[in-house]
Amino acid sequence: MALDVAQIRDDFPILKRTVNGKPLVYLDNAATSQKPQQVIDCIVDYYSRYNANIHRGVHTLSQEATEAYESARKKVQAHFNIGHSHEVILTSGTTHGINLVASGFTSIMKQGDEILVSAMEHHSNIVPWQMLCERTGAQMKVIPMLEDGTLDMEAYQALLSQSTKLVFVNHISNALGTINPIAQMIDRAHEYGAAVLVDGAQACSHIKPDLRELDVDFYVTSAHKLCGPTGIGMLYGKEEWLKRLPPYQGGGEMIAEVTFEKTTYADLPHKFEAGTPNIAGGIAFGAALDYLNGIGFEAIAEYEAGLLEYATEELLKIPGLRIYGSSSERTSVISFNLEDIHPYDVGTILDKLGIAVRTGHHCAQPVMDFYRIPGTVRASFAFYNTREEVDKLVEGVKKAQMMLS
Ligand code: C6P
Repeated sequence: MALDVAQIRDDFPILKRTVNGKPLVYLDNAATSQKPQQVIDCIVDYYSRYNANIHRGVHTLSQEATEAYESARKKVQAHFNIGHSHEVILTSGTTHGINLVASGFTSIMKQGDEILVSAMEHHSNIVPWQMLCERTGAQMKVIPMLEDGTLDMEAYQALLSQSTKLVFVNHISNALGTINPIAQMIDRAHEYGAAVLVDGAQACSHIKPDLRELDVDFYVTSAHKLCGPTGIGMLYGKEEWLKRLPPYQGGGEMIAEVTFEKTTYADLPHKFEAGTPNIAGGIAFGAALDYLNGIGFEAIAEYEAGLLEYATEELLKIPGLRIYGSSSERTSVISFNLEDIHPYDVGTILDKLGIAVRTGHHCAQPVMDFYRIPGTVRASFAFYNTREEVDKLVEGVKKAQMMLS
């Protein structure tokens, strides 16, 4: 089914604005997506009609807010095909989810245990595990990547052993757009009894993962990448893992009973949800999923694939332009450089033309080190971008090249 992009764009008020006197061309969707009016309205509605704390009050407002928040959790559960709603932990985002799991593994890991990290991870999926290794004496090994921006699956197989306790990998690389073969990676890790955490921060705006089918142990994502607000996301964990991990933070709502002698903890998911959560954010996360499902992920994927192909073809016509990452399994991200020109300078000129891209290492420094570059210009697409916007990007890059060479 073809997307009616003109109608979709009408849902996004920000796409009507100008930047530096030019119509905004927003191609920084991998950093965060824009928000449709439906999600904005949902936040306004919560604060204007039923703002109250949840799980705490007998009064009507609190009950309405609790119902809306818990109904959002159920939407997340249904969207990702998760067995139980208590396996959905609402976090502040991907970074929070990974830190929660890494912290929980402190009591499980021991000297001599190994954890495998892919070479193309975001810092969020590296640093918390390094901290875990420092705390426990476990050792981190890197699954190398190949020149085309794919993971070296033979090396992965060779790294797996009985000592491997955990594997963590992103579903889609934020720096290259590579879609990693996570189903295969999960199966192989499970043969060795290792658990797998998949970082879905970049994936969930483009594809709809079926977590039950994947049989993944942990999956994390951020709502702000999928048309929802910032400060909210989800951690999926298999029930047996979530029961085994200790609470991450102590505080209100995560307890069963507190005395000065001993505290007992609440059942899942509340054991991992200390303190007043981002209530409006949680409810709007649900609204964002409704919005995206209303459009349909198959239609989104098909449209975005066409946009990526067109943008790749057109950009590669520019002499001296190099794109990093050429996997056939790629989506919505083009990371590139112009010969001898610093990405920051290209980004600055594009901004003058109203075109928003990200420049730099994209919080994935090891990927930049692999290609021996300081960073790239990254154009990242969403289903509300158009071919005309791709044309503007290409013209802008040509202009930057002319001005900077
Ligand atoms: N990447 C980017 O411009 P948070 O900040 O917790 O919502 O997401 C962190 C994160 C983790 N993993 C991947 C693969 C990511 O892409 C991100 C966020 C943004 O690429 C902002 S740094």
